[in-house]
Amino acid sequence: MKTNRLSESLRKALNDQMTKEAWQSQVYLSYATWANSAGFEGISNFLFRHAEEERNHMMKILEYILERGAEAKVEAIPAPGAAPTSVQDCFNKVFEQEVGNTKGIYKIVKMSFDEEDWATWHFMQWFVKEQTEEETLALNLLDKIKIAGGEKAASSSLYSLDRDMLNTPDDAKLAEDKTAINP
Ligand code: OFO
Repeated sequence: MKTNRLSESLRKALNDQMTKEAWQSQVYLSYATWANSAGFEGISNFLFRHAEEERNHMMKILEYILERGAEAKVEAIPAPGAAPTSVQDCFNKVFEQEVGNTKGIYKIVKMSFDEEDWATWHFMQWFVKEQTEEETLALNLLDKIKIAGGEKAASSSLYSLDRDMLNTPDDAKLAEDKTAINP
């Protein structure tokens, strides 16, 4: 009996996304390393935590492919790109990376919809919400960096920002979880 419940196109798309999540983890790791070397302990801590989140995303997809009886392949991960040149540049890159990742997630959602693979469609909804959270978090951080002075931020502002980042939660609160008394 054929036990595989994924089409070849969806299996490949999920496998590629799994590799992309692993790559994202490496990119966060490289940014965290840059931040740590530049003396930003809080930013580095935030980015190290995020590297772990991306690794968890990779694992979720790997587990899903296996759960559906399909073949998962662990592929080589491309090297992360150039290190950031500033805090502003670091979070610009983080935001762009997350938007790029959202596109990959949406592609799989659309494919599963078109193929009427409702199990995969349902599985991917977790990632849709996660990407909204991650984009929101990156946008909120970009706002904070802008207030701190962006590329021209004074050392004292960067110092405060870095200290805040140590306790910045890993996920942003989304609109659906907000209320009038707890916006
Ligand atoms: Fe930051 O994204 Fe994974 O999915």
